[in-house]
Amino acid sequence: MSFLQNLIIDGLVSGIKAGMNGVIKKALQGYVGFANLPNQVHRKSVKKGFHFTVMIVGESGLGKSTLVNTLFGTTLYPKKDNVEPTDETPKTVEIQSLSAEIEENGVKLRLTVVDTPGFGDFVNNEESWKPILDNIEARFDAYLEQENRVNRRKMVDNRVHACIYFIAPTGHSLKPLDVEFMRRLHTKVNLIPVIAKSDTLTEDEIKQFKQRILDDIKFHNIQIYQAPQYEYDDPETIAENKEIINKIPFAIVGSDREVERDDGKKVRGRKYPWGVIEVDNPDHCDFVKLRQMLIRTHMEELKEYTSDVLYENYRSEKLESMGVQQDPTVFKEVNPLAKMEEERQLHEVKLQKMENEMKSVFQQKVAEKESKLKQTKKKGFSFNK
Ligand SMILES: Nc1nc2c(ncn2[C@@H]2O[C@H](COP(=O)(O)OP(=O)(O)O)[C@@H](O)[C@H]2O)c(=O)[nH]1
Ligand SMILES: [Mg+2]
Repeated sequence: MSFLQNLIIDGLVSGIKAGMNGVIKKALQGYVGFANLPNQVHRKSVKKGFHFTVMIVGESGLGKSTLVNTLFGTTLYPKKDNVEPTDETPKTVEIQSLSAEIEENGVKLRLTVVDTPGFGDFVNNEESWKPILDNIEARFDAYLEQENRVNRRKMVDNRVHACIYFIAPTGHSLKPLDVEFMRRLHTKVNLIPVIAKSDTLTEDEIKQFKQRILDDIKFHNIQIYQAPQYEYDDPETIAENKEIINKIPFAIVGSDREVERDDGKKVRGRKYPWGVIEVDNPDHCDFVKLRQMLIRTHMEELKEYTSDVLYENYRSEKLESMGVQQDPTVFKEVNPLAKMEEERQLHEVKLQKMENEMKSVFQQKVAEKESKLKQTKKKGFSFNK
């Protein structure tokens, strides 16, 4: 190819690139494939702002309210001593919903925490799970109702994306109340069991207790939240995920107060005659891992599983019970991985099409230029670069 032809081609290519608003340029130069999809999902959420709803359940005094404050570094709840004691003891489980907007590095997170004071507080706790189940289902219903509206553009997702269940630090095994709650709720919500006040147990006791809890959960066929592993993730992410998953049930210590360590440094933690337990030190408890899972590594997955599996199942059961026959080709259960793969393939087809179009435009332009060149030569003009 002559120097002149090269020049023309160069000019054409940059012209086409510029004309395409950089879209093609990016697509052709960078690898756009499966590995990028989770990031793209994430980016969408960053733009819209995150909205995440966590429910916390467990007997009174296990540190639920304290954990919420610890988790989000803000005092969502007024301190206990500021609250006027009332004579009225609630006769049922209360459901309290609190919201806060947290901003970190320009990313907004609207966090809603649903507390359930009163759970397990009664002489007869047989139906303690019922108001909680009702609340979760009412949120599904509210979503379903929005889906059926004509204008679906402003959907509000108030579904519960994760349920942190507090297990008392007895060191024995699950109580009947725990088993009953988890059995009733595991098909409706992502269950994340945690060991409350784990600073009251020794390291060995925690290890054994965790194993017993997991054995119990297995024995009762309870499905706790299973974080998916993407084999295309980078090794670091896979290792980090594994480490988090291996800590479940997380051994939690909560504190909304700062205490002074021996070296004078102030840390969030609890002080004992024998030392300080630091909330934010992963060697002291699993609080950091729980927070990482909820806010950093698994928020999207928890939301997706809630929407694609838990909610979908609820919806189809509900419609069926109402006598609505579903067309399985339309309402098939969505497998998030299959969905992503499908999206990826569609994306590749689109890219291929754009590339082909570009090629043909390019070839056409080259042919035009070549024929013009020939004509110019024929006419005997000389070409000064
Ligand atoms: N030892 C210990 N005490 C805690 C922990 N978290 C909370 N507490 C204390 O337990 C009491 C009850 O806590 P609270 O958060 O009100 O429990 P809730 O009833 O489940 O909301 C308070 O005195 C807290 O200071 C913890 O991780 N370890
Ligand atoms: Mg409380």
